Amino acid sequence: MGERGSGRAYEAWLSYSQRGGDVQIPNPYRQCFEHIVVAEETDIVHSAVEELKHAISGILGHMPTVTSVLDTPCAIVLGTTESLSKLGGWIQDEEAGKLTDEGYLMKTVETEGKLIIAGRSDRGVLYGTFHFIRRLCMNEDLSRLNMVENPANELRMINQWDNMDGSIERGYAGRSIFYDQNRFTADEQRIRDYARLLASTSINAIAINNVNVHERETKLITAEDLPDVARLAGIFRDYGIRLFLSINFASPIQLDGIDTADPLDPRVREWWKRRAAEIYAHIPDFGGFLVKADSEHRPGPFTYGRDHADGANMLAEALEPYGGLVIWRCFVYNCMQDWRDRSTDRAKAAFDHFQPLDGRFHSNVMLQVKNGPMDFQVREPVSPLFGALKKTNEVLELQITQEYTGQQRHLCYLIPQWKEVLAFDTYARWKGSTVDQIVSGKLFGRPHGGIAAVSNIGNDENWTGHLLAQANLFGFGRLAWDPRLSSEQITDEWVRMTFGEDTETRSIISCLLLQSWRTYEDYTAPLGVGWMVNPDHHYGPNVDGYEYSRWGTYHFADRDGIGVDRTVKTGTGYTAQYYEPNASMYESPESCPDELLLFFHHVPYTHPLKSGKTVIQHIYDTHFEGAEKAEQMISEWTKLKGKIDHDRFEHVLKRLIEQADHAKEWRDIINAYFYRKSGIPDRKGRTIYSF
Ligand code: GCV
Repeated sequence: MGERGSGRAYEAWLSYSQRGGDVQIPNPYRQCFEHIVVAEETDIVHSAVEELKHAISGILGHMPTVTSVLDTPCAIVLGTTESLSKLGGWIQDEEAGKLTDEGYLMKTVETEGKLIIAGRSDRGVLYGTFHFIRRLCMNEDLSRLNMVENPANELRMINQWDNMDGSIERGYAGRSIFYDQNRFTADEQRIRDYARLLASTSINAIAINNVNVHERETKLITAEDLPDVARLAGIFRDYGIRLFLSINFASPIQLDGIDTADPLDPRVREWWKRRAAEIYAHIPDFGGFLVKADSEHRPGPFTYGRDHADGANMLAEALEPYGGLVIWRCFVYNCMQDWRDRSTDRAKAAFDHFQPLDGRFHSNVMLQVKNGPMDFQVREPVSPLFGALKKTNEVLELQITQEYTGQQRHLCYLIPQWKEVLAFDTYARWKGSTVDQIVSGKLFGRPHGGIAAVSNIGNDENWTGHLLAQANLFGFGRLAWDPRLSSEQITDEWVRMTFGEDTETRSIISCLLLQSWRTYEDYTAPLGVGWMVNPDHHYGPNVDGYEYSRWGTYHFADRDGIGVDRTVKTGTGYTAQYYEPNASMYESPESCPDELLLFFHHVPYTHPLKSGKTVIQHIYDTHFEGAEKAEQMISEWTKLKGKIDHDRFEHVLKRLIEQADHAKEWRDIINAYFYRKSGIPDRKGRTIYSF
């Protein structure tokens, strides 16, 4: 496992050596930690064994021996179900039959003093080992281990938005760990450590470059770069992670001077087949392509009068002989559209483009859909594309990097938001047609399914800029494995793995995390209206900030009211993209949930919410309360002084102070704007600053 960063922040939730004092392993099971028995060793099993050794030596202070002698008394035994049932007779067919490809089981064989970790595949062994370590760190009872776990999602993927010059699009934690100055970085250990962190939460796929593929990254699929790409693929392979590349749809033109990238042109189709052959010659288990096309100035099939099924299927055909996937993004909209023209609505774009194509995509194409119809706002409805595609594989796309949620300078723990998305009932088939059932492929019996998310890491020592933002990365992986885990369970795991067992520390950090999304929402854009951030970099308040032109706003606020009318009756008609009863629920301001009211309706400032408050009073109240809560986070954190190490304490404190200051700025700018627009004073007579 080589040298690793030694700081606690770097070790993240795998900092075993800090846990020595607070992990208790009662006898007789303590003896099992003297020996690890390995039934058969593959590279991935090797990673599992190394991890277990590292954890045991960190926690218990001794290095276990590793042996292949199966009848070693008192030991932890690792292996696939096949080898363990054949060799040791410890696994019955019935038990093994419960596992899917990446699943694992754990059991205690009391009579022999053995703790068994068995996977259906070596990846299962790795996930089982990480889970075992997690249980160890959480002081769970090992005497009656008896569990079977299978992943809910086949694809559990991370998307890096890294550019080869070393920058990261929407990255808030330093520079790329993969690239610098248009070359691959030399620091393989850092990449290995990242692979390990990802695998510990069960991530099994990664796209290593930005979906906006510029000139330099276009070459990643050529002989010039493939040896380096293959090197990275090898590192990730050891941790069960398949490597993908984002590709430029216009590659045949840019790389080989072909005069077209038309997906139906035989020369172009042949070109992609040759590329695929070359890629697989370097990387036999290459995952496939991630594609952003016809969006935000990226090239795509529209240029040639073709649709997205034509584009995706061409690539799918090239990858199909090798088992590769095409992950095609549905974030397709006309960013130059004039928002004053109410007949167009960006929220409708993904559905309008892709729903009519349902059934036309090859079986190795997956459509990747952002959680909401817009763009990772603090609050959006769930995209109506979930459930609208019944004959197409879907992948849910989340954003771990906090582009619109405080950019890792603010604490905003996103697991509660993602839980709401996954639990949303689309009614696509029947009551209970939740997003998690759709993206796993279960609801419509699709061959592929999964969840992907945009990474929040960079080369900062602590990976994520804000130390507590590590929890979002950890939580994403855990949810992708099992969307039924509660926010509280995931939080508890992360906090204990990262900060140990002290009760007060656990309770304070958990509360801070669990309240932070709502707090961030309170002092930023109200009631689902979205944005109100500075254009371009997207940090800080700018109520009228509009991305692509001088004349739009996202909120349509005037002196009488605010919000976007997306109803069928008088607005853009977006509500019709949902199944009943959701369509009717959103169509009427009376039944529309308060938190999304301004996403769906333009209402007067005096409109009464279900809470009994008017819209304008809600805006004032939440902004005052949100800023206050941000302030209180500082005093809560301060209680931990002396309980956690100085560096991590001071780092978080500094970020929370910045957040509280910035929350006041948000409060004042938003409140002043709406006071001036509406002319309605705060009922509680608080000072609203004017600018
Ligand atoms: C990678 C938003 C972001 C862009 C991002 C895009 C996308 O528009 O601001 O930085 O580009 O989403 O998801 O493709």
